[in-house]
This record gives sequence, structure tokens and C-alpha cells, in this order.
Amino acid sequence: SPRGIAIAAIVNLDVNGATVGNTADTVIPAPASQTAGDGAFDLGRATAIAATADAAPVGEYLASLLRTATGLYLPVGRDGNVVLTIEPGHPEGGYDLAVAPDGIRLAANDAAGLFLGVQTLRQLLPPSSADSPASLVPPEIAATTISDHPRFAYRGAMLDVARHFFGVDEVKRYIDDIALLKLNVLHLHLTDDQGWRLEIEGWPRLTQHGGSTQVGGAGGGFYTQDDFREIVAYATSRFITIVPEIDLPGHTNAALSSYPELTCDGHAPKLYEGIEVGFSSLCIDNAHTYEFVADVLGQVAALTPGPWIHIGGDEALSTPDADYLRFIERASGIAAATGKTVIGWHEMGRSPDLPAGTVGEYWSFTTPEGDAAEVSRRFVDRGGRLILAPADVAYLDMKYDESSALGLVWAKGPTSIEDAYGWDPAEVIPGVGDAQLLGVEAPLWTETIVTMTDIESMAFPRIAAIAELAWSPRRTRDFTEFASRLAAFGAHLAALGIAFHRAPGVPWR
Ligand code: TNX
Repeated sequence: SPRGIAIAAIVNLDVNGATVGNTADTVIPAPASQTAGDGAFDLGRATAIAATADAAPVGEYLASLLRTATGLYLPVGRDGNVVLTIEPGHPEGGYDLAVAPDGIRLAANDAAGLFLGVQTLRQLLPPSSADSPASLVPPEIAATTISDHPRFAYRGAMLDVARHFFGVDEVKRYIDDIALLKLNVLHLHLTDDQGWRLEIEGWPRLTQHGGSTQVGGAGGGFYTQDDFREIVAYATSRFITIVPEIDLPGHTNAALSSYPELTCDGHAPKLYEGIEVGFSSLCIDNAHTYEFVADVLGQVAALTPGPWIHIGGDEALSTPDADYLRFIERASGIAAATGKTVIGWHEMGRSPDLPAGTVGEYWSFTTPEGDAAEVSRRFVDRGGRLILAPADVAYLDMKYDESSALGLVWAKGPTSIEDAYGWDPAEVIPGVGDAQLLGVEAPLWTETIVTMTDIESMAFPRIAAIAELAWSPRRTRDFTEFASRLAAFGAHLAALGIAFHRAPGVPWR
């Protein structure tokens, strides 16, 4: 088979003194099909990127990556030997990439597909960045033919900006980090007990007061609507869809503290800086509550070009059951009236009445607990699909092992890289296979996560495992082989300055 042919050393000097990149055998997530060719393409001064108008933004993006990585200023125009083509006939969401000694051809149905192909091409180059040695000599790319497409349409990461706040630049950096792995969704958990992070017109105290603190106290912060638009625009430039989450009716202490009329007794609770869950609830039979929900969800939907709006619904432990069901019915209707497809954590499946097509996000374990499987299947029964984020394998905020300084352990203890890789989305919920799945997501809750380095070291490398489960065909699954590709990927992460955890069990270089 073409796989397993020479896993090339990541930076070799060939006889001409050029740096030779990885072979296709080192790409993460593993492509659907790949064949090694003969020879190599020399990236040098004679290289030019050819792109038609619709492909030009991806051409410019590739040129800017190569400028940083190699110091080469490649022109983007009508002619060239690196040809980006948009044409019909490729598998949904996929691309074809051919690297030969006389040129590179990348083709896809749309610019999003080309962007994904560029992420593969990056990993075929020697790991490099503006200040690394690979920039001193023009690199080569070993000849290869790749035909690739994703297993799932929704390949997500989630960042909790409520427990600890992360600014626009940090979110942009995470967007670039996850784009490397062909993830195409960033779910932002914008509100929780500890903070309200998005400006809502007409409700200024949500951010002025409710956004003023975070877990542990110091800091806090929020996005103005312009900040949020900037995040959305940046994500769009990376072909990543933002899914905004406003968590309702629990996880709302910051809102209740800002507007006492949202409580049942009219008393504003204090701001909260701890990490307990399940103690707050909007007042369910209160007209203000629905004015609030309609105003917030309306503005969030208007700010977000993507098709989805997430309304939480998890861990509403202090909302009586009957109230919860009444609230979810009403709030999901308000959310659907914005024109978006509603997403909710799997508890929302308990509601007898959800808008058609509502998507459930499953966060129980790889062996479902309690009624999690049953309530999750109800989304499917009502025409929706599921996103899987099983907490024992996909939660990036779990410790790697007992010695991890950061992270929690409630989801069946620590989660190693083997754990993150060692499951299959089609085997979690009986009766839910690929056809019922929208995709997979890796949430990063931030009770213990404070800095960008914390984010990256908890996410990487486990997010690479989740990305591979979301993208690659099942037949490519093999931990030993994955670990060897991960070692090559780690060299790229190091060159890019992405802090990653050198998890044991991987032959890091
Ligand atoms: C559970 S899973 C939560 C979050 C916490 C997380 C910590 C889910 C939908 N809710 O509120 O941040 O555990 O791991």
C-alpha cells in the first residue's frame, strides 16, 4: 500500500542542499487516499501561484504562508506552476492535490476546499517559520497524489470564553491553530455564571457588570459587537463558521446579577468567581425572561452569518423539570424564529417540542450514562442530527494524566492522547451512525485555563486526534501510525510556536 512507504525525516538536506518536506504519510488528519510519486517539486524563485478570481484569496493566503515559512515572495496571478482550480466534480468538502516535479495542482469545488488542500500542502513542506532554518534554503515537496474529503461536515472546536475571558487576538490565534487540522467550526461559549462576554444593545449591564470578572476574580472582559464581527470576519477568512452559544436557562448567574428582573425574587445575586455548576436559573414564568431571550438571540443571530445558534440547555439543575421543559420549548422557538438552526446540549432532547431539525450536542461518555443516549436519539427522531463531544475523550479540559498541572478529572479521570484517539463516533450511541451525525467537537472549558499557552497545551495534541476522527476514513485508524504522524506534526507546531504537550507514547522529535 502507498501508506507506510518511507516516513521521511522531517527536515532532510538532499544532494542539492534543498530541504525536503514530509511525505504524504505524515499528514494529519490522514487523507482519504494518497500515493507517493517520483521526484520532488522545488519551491524556488521560479515558483508562481496561478489562481482564477474565485481562488485568488486562497492563493494570497498560500503566498503569505510561504512568505513566512520560506522567505519567498511568490506572485499570485493568472499563470504559474502552482495551480489552484475551482471546478465541480470533487467529493463534498474535499480536494485533490497533485505534487509533481513540474508543478503542483490543487483543485476543489469551492474556495473552502482549496483552503483545506492548502492545509495539507503546509504539512508536506519542511516545518518552518520566519525564524527557523528551513527559511534559508528553498524547500522541496516530495511528489505525491492525494484525493481527500471529510467524513463529517461539522468538525468543531469549542472555546469557553466565559470562565476565563480570551481577547480577540487570542481567539484569532486559536482559529489559525484549528484551521491547521481542517476543523471548520469554532463554537464560542459566550455566557456562563462567571461572565457575560458579548455586548447586547439595550442591556448594557450584561457586559459592564456581568463581564467584569471571571473564575478566580482578576480580569474578565467582553467583546463589543464590533469585536465579535472582527472575530467572525477572521474566522470566515479561514473558512471557519462561528457557532455562538448563549447558555440558557442555567449557567446564567452573570445575567441574573446584572438584571435582577430576570430572577424570580427580584434580588440580584453576587457575581460568581468559583467553578461550581447548576445553581443559577432564569425565572421561567416571567415576561422579562422572554423579552431578554428574544433580544439577545435576535442580536446574536444578526451578528452571526453561520447557519447555527446554540442555546445551551445543559445542567439546569436548579430549574424544576416542568419549568425546564416549558422554557426550552419557548426559547428554542424564539431561537428558530431568527432563521438559524438551533443547537442545544443533549439535555434539550427531553423537551417534547423542539423546532424541526434541532441539533443535539452529546456530552455524556463514550458509554452513555443515564438517559443521555435516549434523549440524544430524540433529536434524530425529530429530523435533527447530533454532534458528538463525549466528555471522557473529547473534552480538552481534562488532565492528560495525574501529574497535569491544569485541567479537571470529573469525566472518568484524565484523558491521554490514546484515549482521545481510541473511540469511534459511530459506536457511541446505539442507533446513531454516520448518517445521524452532523459531526464531532472538542470543547475546551476554561475553569483552569488562563493563558494562550494553557489553551494550546491542553488542546494540542489531543485536538489532532479529534480532528482525525472527524475527517479521516475509519480504515486509517491505527494509534501507532497516528503517533508517528503526530511526531511530524509536532515539528510543525514547534516551528509555528504553538505550545503543545509532549504527551508520552508519541515519538516526538
Ligand atoms: C460540564 S459539559 C459543563 C461545563 C463545565 C465542564 C467542565 C457541559 C455541557 N457543561 O459547564 O465547564 O463540565 O469540564
